Amino acid sequence: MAQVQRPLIIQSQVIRVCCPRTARRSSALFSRASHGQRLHTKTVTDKDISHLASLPLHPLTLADLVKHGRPPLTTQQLLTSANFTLSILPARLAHRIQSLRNLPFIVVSNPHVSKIHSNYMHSLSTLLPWAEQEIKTLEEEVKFTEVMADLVQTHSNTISILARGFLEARKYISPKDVTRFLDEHLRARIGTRLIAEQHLSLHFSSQPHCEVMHDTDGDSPGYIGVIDTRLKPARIVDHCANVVGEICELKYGVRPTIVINGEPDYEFAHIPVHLEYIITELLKNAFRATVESSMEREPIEVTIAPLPELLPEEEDTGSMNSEEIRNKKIDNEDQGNVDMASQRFTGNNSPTSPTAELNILPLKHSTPGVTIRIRDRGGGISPDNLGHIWDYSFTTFNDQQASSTLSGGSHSANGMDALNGFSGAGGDGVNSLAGLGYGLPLGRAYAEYFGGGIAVQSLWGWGTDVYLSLRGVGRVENVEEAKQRRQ
Ligand code: ADP
Ligand code: K
Ligand code: MG
Repeated sequence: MAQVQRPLIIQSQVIRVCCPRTARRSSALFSRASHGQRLHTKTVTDKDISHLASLPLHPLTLADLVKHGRPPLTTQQLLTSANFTLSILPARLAHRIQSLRNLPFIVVSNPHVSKIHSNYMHSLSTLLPWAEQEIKTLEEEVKFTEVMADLVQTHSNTISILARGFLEARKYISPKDVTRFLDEHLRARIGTRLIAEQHLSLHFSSQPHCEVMHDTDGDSPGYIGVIDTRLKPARIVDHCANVVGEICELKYGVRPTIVINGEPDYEFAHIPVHLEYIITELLKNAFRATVESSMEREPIEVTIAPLPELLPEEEDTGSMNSEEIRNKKIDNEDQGNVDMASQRFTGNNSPTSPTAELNILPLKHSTPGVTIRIRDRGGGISPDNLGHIWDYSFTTFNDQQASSTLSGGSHSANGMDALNGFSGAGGDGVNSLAGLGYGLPLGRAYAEYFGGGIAVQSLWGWGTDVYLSLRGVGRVENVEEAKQRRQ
């Protein structure tokens, strides 16, 4: 029987590894790293922080993540990946530290917020010994990978800790200011984690005895690190609907049904854990609304709608010209390509881009992305609440009244109850359907990171349509397709 590929679950993070042997090695690495053992550190001075924070930041693209090649990597490719990772991270961490220090003093003094500050200081202190050097040998690469494992581990609970901190400090900072800070901070965190996780994943999948990753059913030929180049959104929806359905049944004793239509066979290259997070949050909202308005008899409809192919002359840059797009990217380089949150996407995969070398088709030869519409009959969102749904901590959920229809929103007055159940990749507790008010804003941050977006259309008194748009890195061409295209 074929070996099932098991993701190694580190807290909320899933690092896909390709064989049990590698999983054992990587978990040993994580447990060593989690105790900060054997890591050299260097004291971080204010001068280090201001110097690093003045360096230009690198805008991360999906192409950056695949440019080192397909696992298993050669030694040279692995070293290049490590050096690329090293070239990017210290400046990003320094920016986060500065941004935390810019919060009102009374907020930074909160023990939870200051814990996050000290986590960043710790991670920077483990990177500084590497800062002036190049990683030249495999031995160094292994040590550097331990630093990456420590980084991922140290920051795995950031969101719940920050949520707790801001909840306690809510008297001293307005919801809008919290949202502004968290939006920047959590978007930057998405990129930083991705860079570290990508190197970790490439490292593990390049170990001896490790074939190129594949699923047991053989129809998903490959991961490139954390990217699944044949990701089927319908599969993720199906999986997440089961998980959310379980929670719903536990909580309310019923679960709405779900239908998936459109093009369920559609596949593209994206990051499964990001999609899982977003879709879980959107389904939680739809399930909760449906059950609370007793509309379980009406199925929640999920439509997978690939975006039409863009011919070169049709390439749609929305209302922006390329110069504006470039400038916008530079403005937002620490937060992913947030300018691309439109329904139509713009391509930056020129045929000479690194993705071309990997047989990942540039956008003009492939489907650029997908829109997933989640339609529920849960009564919609009241006009009073609609203006607040993107605020971190805005929720209409109240644990005490969970089974009755809720009215009126609040900025998480019930937050502590919700926090007790909180442990997800960054939204509401894995065991609860709602409560922290992080689902929509954080889901949107993930979607926007690589040029997607989320739009909510509420029909008050009827239901809600949520449009999740995602842009892929391009579809991976198989050998036959490549031959045909060249003819
Ligand atoms: P939470 O689910 O923890 O409350 P979210 O950010 O996911 O936080 O959502 C914020 C609020 O938006 C919800 O509390 C709810 O009032 C409203 N909302 C989101 N999605 C829907 C939906 N599909 N139907 C009705 N209300 C919704
Ligand atoms: K919210
Ligand atoms: Mg929610």
